Amino acid sequence: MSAPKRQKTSKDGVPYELIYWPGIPGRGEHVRLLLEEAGATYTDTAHQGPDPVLSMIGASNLGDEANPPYLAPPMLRHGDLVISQTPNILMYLAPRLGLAGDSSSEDEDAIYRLNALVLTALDGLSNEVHDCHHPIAVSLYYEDQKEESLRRTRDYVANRLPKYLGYFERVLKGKASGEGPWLYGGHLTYADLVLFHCVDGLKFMFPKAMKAMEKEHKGVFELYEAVKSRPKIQEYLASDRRQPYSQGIYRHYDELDITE
Ligand SMILES: N[C@@H](CCC(=O)N[C@@H](CS)C(=O)NCC(=O)O)C(=O)O
Repeated sequence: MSAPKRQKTSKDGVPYELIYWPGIPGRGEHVRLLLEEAGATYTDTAHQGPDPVLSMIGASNLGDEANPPYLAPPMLRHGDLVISQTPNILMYLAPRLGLAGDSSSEDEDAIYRLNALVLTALDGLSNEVHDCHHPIAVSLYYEDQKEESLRRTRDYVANRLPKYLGYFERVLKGKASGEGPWLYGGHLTYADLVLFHCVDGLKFMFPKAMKAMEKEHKGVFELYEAVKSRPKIQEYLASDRRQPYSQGIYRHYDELDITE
């Protein structure tokens, strides 16, 4: 039996809905930054408490005819499409929002290059960062794994953080980055927005270590400032649409704020 045919409906003018936890920027922030920079119309369940997320990831949710169920937020609803996994959502949004490179350059492969940069940033500057305060188990409290957290953080700050920031510094020096402070093709792209949030979170979590990184990674910090000073991003960061840092990926514990 062949698979049921799915009707393709136009999504022109259909608003985006971000489905994400309240109270932390979290991975949802990467999605928000694209929508904000592009001035897109969107709603964000962070302003409605945890219930919208809970109902999407709960055991009784089986998805619908077209969409399989979801394990974890963020999720993006756009018309009849509902997708999860941060880099997947970003890859869907970026070309639609004009954040996937110079559209006049006919660089059809740009999205794959950008996705590689994004996945790399999320690997080392987001996913691994979570392991600094949860090195043993996500289901345990930080307080139950403090000793291991310090060991893990020492290694992260000494080895992994400079490795990843050094990689992005190298990307910025490469020919493919083009003119200006951006990672790829001389234009602001969604990869720059992703790196911006990673650096912002890391500055909150490890202010001392990040200060010490500035000298050797000038390009990365210039990119950070360039994104931060974009008018729409500035307005967003000052608005109540921005969620505060607290118990998410980027957490500040004084005892983990080490320089080596
Ligand atoms: N690889 C997924 C990870 C999703 C994820 O871990 N989401 C967090 C919030 S940022 C969550 O609520 N996880 C619940 C869980 O893992 O049980 C992505 O990039 O979206």
